[in-house]
Amino acid sequence: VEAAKRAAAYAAVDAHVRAEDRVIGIGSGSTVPYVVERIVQQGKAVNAGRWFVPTGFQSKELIVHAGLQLGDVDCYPVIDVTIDGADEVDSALNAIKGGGACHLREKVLAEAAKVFVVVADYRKNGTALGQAWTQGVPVEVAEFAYAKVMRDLQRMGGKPVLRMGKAKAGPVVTDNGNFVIDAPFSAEVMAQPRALLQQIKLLTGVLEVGLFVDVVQAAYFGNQDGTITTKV
Ligand code: DER
Repeated sequence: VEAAKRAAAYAAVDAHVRAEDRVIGIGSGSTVPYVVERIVQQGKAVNAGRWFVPTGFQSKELIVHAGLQLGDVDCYPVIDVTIDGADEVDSALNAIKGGGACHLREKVLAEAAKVFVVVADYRKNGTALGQAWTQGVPVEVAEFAYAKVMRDLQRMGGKPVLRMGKAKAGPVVTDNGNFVIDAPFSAEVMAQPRALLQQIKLLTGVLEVGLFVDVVQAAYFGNQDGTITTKV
């Protein structure tokens, strides 16, 4: 799987990170380290003139440890290209993101970018959302509102679960200080990601929803045989 992630990341960087691109958004998860690895390989000279905007703490550490220049989204609100991972991508380039609980800042940088590309291994390459990624739609919610939003999601037919820490007692807390609820829905509901996104986003207390609709411009998947599948 790691080789597939690396192949997808390299293909995406080679195709979308041009010498003239100066502000680059770096996403979160276990695939984006290979994105940074490939960008570093483009050389110190070209990278000396670039700024790298992170989608969270992990992404910031990745940028800093790679010796790349950290830029913040306040100074660089217009991003040339953002490359990020994904939990699942359907045939229409809709994506579930938020497996790493970073989807609020990820969506900010995705929408701020002229080009937004996702990279993943073959497990994420789907036809309809919710088939490969069965944990549900990640929903970032204010702590104060989480119980109310859980009930709202149940009334919508979801089966919401508050995301609990593994090496931490209590719920996962995002880089923004909020909770995450994972809400699986029926295949029928997941087949309409735009409608579901709009309905969840309007619930009071919801900060962001891990459904990326009409924002992914290209997706690169590394396959088990070493080939790449691209969706545009
Ligand atoms: O949270 C996210 O959307 C991340 O991009 C992440 O879930 C991607 O997963 P990966 O670790 O398989 O790259």
